[in-house]
Amino acid sequence: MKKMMLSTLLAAASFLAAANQAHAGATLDAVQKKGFIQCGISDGLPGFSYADSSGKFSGLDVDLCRGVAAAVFGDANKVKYTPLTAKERFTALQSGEVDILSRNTTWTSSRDGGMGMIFAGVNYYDGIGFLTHQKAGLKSAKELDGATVCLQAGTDTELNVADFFKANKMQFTPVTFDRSDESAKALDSGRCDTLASDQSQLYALRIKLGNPNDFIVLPEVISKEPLGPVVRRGDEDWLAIVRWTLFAMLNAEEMGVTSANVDQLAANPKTPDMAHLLGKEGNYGKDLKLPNDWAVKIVKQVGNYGEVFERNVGMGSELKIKRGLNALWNQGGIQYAPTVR
Ligand SMILES: N[C@@H](CCC(=O)N[C@@H](CS)C(=O)NCC(=O)O)C(=O)O
Repeated sequence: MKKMMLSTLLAAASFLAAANQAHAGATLDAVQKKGFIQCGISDGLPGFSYADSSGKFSGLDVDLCRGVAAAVFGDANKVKYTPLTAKERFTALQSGEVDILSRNTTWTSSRDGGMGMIFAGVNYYDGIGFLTHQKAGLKSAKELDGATVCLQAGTDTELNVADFFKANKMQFTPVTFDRSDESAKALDSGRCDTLASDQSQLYALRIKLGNPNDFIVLPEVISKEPLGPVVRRGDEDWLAIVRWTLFAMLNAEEMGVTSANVDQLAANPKTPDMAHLLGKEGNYGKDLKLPNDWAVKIVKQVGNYGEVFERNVGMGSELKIKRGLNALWNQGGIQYAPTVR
């Protein structure tokens, strides 16, 4: 108990210290001085941030940090990673241990408001779903009354699942774990009737189970989980850089600018908008405290949003997730970015 109080006090003290230091430009200055970005990611989530056998990280959340490094340094590799559990993630950002938290984190009012941090955008629109044993023969999440539900501690999944059961006048017993691998094992062994998590992850976890075909994902999506990068409050310059990195990837997709054709299009842009994005016209990089070819570097080294999506979670990946809500606004989805101008 005493130990817990001490660690809470220490976390609060470092949060206040970091909040005092935060002023516009402080993070960019510090990042430029040290020569890399410290990026807080999940400690193992296929498609979002995952280390291969050589320890190299890849994923949608990893690529967001790589994009910021490409914009700031012209080199997407200037990133160091801090793997974080759901419980550890906010303290790591508040205390200044990481410069960006890019860890499948849901944008909510309490996280955006009173915690000394602010969301820079949405790099994946998700929602909570349930994975259950096929043999239980369930057709709907509304049949889960009395179920034992495996969940991850320190997530808003805990709260949203409780709300869903309450709203449907059903009872449940939560069993929480620090890591999703542990929840998956508990489901596999029959300790839980169902596992609740962001839907993108259910498909990834299912692959890891003893016999994936013994499990099904129920049809309901019970919450809105807009996932995105988070930065400390009080440093609007850094917020703008992270936010516009994502916007540049989205705009590039919308304009058909890819890692393969970006050099050619930067030399001969097809429209005024493309000339602004790729730095051929105007000084829009300077407004963001970035070099004028910032977006060219992002797209060349990391890809446009569509390329990043397909490679990590889409058809080019093991997860094979459809674009759905994450398609661009003019392709039936809700991904939309303001214009560079
Ligand atoms: N989006 C939710 C959930 C985030 C979360 O941590 N989800 C778990 C379950 S999918 C996870 O990422 N686990 C990865 C791990 O165990 O490292 C939130 O922001 O609270």
